[in-house]
Amino acid sequence: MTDGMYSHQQKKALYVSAFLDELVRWGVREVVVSPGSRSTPLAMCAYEMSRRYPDRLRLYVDVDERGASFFALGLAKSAGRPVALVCTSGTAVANYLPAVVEANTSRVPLLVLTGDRPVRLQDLGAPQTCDQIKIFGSYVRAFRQMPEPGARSQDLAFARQAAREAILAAMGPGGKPHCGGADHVNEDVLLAGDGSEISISFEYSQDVETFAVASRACARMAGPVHLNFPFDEPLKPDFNVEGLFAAGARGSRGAGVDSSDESADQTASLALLGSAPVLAGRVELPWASVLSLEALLADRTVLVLAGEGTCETLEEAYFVVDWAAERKYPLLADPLSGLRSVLDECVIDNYDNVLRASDAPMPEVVIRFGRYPVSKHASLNLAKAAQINVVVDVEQTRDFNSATDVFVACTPLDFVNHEAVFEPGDKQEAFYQEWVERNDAERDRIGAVAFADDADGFEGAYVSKLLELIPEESLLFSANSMPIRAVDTFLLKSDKPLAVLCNRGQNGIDGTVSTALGAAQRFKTTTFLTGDFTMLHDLNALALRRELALHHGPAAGEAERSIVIVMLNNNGGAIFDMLPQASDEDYFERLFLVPQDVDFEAAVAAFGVPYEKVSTVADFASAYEAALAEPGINFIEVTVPLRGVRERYAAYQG
Ligand SMILES: Cc1ncc(C[n+]2csc(CCOP(=O)(O)OP(=O)(O)O)c2C)c(N)n1
Ligand SMILES: [Mg+2]
Repeated sequence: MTDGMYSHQQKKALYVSAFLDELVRWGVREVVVSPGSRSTPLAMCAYEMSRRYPDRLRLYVDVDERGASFFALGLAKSAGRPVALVCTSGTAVANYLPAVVEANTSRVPLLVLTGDRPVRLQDLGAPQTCDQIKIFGSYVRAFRQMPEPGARSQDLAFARQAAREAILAAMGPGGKPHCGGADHVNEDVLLAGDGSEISISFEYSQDVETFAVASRACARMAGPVHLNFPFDEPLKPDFNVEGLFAAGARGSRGAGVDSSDESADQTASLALLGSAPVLAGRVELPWASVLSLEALLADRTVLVLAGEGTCETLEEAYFVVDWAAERKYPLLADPLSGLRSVLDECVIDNYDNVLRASDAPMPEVVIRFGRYPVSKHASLNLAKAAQINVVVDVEQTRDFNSATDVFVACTPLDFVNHEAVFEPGDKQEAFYQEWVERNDAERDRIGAVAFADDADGFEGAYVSKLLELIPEESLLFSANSMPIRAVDTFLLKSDKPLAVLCNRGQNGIDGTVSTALGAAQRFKTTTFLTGDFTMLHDLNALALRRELALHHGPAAGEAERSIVIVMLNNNGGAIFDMLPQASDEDYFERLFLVPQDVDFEAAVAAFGVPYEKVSTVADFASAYEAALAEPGINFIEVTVPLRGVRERYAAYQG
């Protein structure tokens, strides 16, 4: 078939709509668009798709590309599903870099789709034109320079194949491109060519309602992918053409594809697989390796260090806890591991304190799941003390302490699913009991914050109160710096399911408000805990208030999400007071604390966001409870001191 019968604008419509349709068929549900001209075909096709098929694609608009990319990161992080981004050419693209870097490190699938000028306008001083080819360097898992749109069958087939390749690269090896949670998994057994049985599981659900306890994709090797689309003028696609969103689909009879009975059969058989034709299997460890690993662990004291990326859902968290409980392994649970939502004796939530004691019980073997935990001190001490460090991860050790002895190449969930029989010996029992007792003693110390006389002047007391009041099955998005450390100290294990997320890949204070708002779209209620610098850095994200109300609000016929921003305002970067550069000399305030004296009440009012200011824990409790019941974004400013963080925390640390 030739495409001579189509105008340039129709070609754009067919080609880009085929590409987007394929992204959706393979699991994309959201696109975040920033306004711009060169990306018009992408933006308008995405809009048209979301208008015609609102159940298939939801479109968000954010004028700030930096914020937009972090917003998409938040959406993708909480769903484990790739989210598409669309922006125009030039510095718009460069504004995606921070979120791309974060997505790469924290393994979040993003599809970056950028508009560009055609080759004939490159390097010739054309406006808003820079070299966008591989602009994200090694921070993306794949880059593809797309050809200019065509509507021949091979063009449309290619557009769709490029979409599939992008999804596969974004989900990484072992990725489940359309996965949501483990609630709709079909187990099946296939016969391999040699007659042996292969067990596979595939998910056919497109929804992600299974309650997420942790970042969804980071146990796997998900990450960002960049596709650059050169478009010549006229840019506006012409939707008055047959086959929009259908042309070129495998098995379809839409424009651009030769029809045959075979393709109809294929459509029927693909339907058996569910809505997205991707199968992903568990990794089965070779039996001999399992046995030799068990031999290594036997007669040695073992503990497990569980960081971000240990599990994705509450169900997975229970699997991991059952496994550790059976083996009497102390399970040191980072706040981002998802495991603090399981109330089991083996979950060790106060390990940072336990490890501060000079006679802390040190293991002979440390098994690490996911990233090293928030506590640097705990990570380093354990890595140094252990005779054997075992790292369980699909692809990387992420061992900045350079202490890996054994690497097990699978997800933590696959690891705990291997079926070796194991009985803990007396030595392990005693080691475990000691950890449990010490952890309980530390819980009493930390719990004392609720009764402290000086609580109103201690940021930790507000965080502790917040954690007591936060509703179950809600999201806590924590900013970096002191907020995540406060969460690490004061989030005690309980049977209250809570999703705890943080941009921990780069520990950045940028784009955090946007990420939290993106992640919040999956939850009825979200609490965003932040410092003042972090808030200021991404203040314009509050402009999303209007956009979000379009999706979840009276206009959408849905209850609006409740998002409470709790800002601990110490008027500076308090974390630096914990670090060796802290000093009473002038340079310290000038270079590190840097008070900004922002009137947040006025700033927040500019965006129409309701605001409360509190300076006692009791007032905070009532303001927070009231805000949780309000739809939309609500803002609570908590006034806390800047200097003396270390001293204030000392009472709660061993
Ligand atoms: C993009 C970026 N710039 C700079 C930093 C370095 N940094 C780490 S924490 C911090 C201060 C954060 O202040 P705030 O959000 O008020 O939290 P606080 O330490 O006061 O609790 C800075 C500047 C960073 N992590 N990311
Ligand atoms: Mg601060």
